Amino acid sequence: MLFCKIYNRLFINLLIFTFSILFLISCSSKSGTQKSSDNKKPNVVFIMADDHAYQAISAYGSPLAKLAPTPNIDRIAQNGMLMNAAYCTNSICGPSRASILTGNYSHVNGFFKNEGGGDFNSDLQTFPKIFQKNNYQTAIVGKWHLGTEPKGFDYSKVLVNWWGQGTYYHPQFCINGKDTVTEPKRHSTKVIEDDCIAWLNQRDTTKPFLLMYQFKAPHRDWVPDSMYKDLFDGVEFPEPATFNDDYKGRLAASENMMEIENHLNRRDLKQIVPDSLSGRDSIKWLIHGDQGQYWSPNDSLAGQELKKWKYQTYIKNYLKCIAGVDRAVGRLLDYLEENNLSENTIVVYTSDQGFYLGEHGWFDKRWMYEESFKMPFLIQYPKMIKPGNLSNKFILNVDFAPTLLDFADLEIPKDMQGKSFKNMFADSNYINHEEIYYHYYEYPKWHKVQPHYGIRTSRYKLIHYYYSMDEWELFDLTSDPNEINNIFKISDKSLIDSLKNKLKKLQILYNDNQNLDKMKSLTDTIIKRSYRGI
Ligand code: SGN
Ligand code: CA
Repeated sequence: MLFCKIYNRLFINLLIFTFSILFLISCSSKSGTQKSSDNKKPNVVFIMADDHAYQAISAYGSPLAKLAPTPNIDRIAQNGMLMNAAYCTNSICGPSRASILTGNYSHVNGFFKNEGGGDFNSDLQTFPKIFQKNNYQTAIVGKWHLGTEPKGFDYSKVLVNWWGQGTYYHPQFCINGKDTVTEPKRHSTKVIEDDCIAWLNQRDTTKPFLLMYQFKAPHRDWVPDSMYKDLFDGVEFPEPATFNDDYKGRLAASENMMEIENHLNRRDLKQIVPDSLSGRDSIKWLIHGDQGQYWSPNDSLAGQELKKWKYQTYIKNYLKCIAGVDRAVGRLLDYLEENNLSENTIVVYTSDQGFYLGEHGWFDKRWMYEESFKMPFLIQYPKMIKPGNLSNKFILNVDFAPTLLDFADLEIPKDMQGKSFKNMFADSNYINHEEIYYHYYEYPKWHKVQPHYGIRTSRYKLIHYYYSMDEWELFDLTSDPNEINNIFKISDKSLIDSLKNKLKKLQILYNDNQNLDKMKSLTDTIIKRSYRGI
């Protein structure tokens, strides 16, 4: 009996001991997993469209986007933050991309222009190179448009035809700087989408990754996937408030060649070449309109009605291109969720610059006016960014590189001019820039936009057009958010002096305090771009 009691006690003690040990083991293995996942480097998916205006993203709340919502791109803001004051430093494709990669302004990385701007110096330090050196798997798929072969990527598949712009159908891609392939069937957005998912599927899952997922869409000449042929049938998109801008008091703007009414060509608006024309003649027929030549699709359409028709045709094709991008973004987000990657992956959605969707009567970009200066920027990273956030604080495209390096806990090189905005996610009062500096160089091709530099503060914007004119513009963005009334000539001298002073300080800070002749020579220097299409 006594033996039994002792035996029972021993048995119970043994059980308690065994369970305690098992409990401790399970706790320690749990905290072990926790620790290792805390220490795990984040993955980065950097999604960039080409010429995607923030006005065409429903999360930004514009009237257009209500009729053409972007539910998947919006998901990124719902899961993280919508940055409502992201700006580029030179509103044009290659230069903005070069600034994003290097974290430096155009005058520092040497890539000022697309047209006659030569190739990007591939020896420069870029953030993908730093990720790659630090054990990240790196890939870029889609639009590159910098001439030279992409460096810093384990895998690259970039568009090379149409002078590096790529085409929507039959796009040509160069793979790893070697093989050039032509896609026979799929729309470029679909090819890029499928390729990114394929790359994610074959990656080494023991390593973190950086994927640059870069669409051609919705760049000119706005050819949507045929699956969206009927989207927006019967829809009439509202014209923006400045659709009939007369450019009064803004000499540079009055000389532009990017008006919906006067500079969209037949190809842009999907006119069918007459059977009697072929070869060069058909191309000539299609680009008719570029230089301001008058054309109409039929004899009865003229004047304001013609302008309205051009706008509806343009905007519908543009937004159909975006429908494809939105679908591709949704597939990527689903992939991350299904593969348990969302929590530890930073997803960014942006565009190389903004774009005009009829504001000031325009298409295209380049100006320091809001629609082309401001970029969409949405970011999710559940580990560090609370869902459903909004920021109205300035960030610049040169800040993207240092911020992503900062998130990955990699050292930010001292010679990057951009500043990490990681602190903004923890502290909503954190200010990365009190005011921001801009400089654009390409002239006259395309669209005849005078080279200019300027400063934007939270209230004012001061711009100097210096190339073949000496004109200043000043806008009070509080009373004139559409930038119609140039108040430079009627403003107090003290206001102008204080803004010019701040502008000079930024030029000194960024080492762009050169004389105007030197600036003009950058516009005049023509260097050919290499081209690898077949
Ligand atoms: C092409 C377009 C222009 C556009 C530039 C730059 N013309 O040349 O309208 O401004 O690209 O765009 S097109 O008839 O060839 O489409 S960028 O995005 O590369 O900067
Ligand atoms: Ca672009």
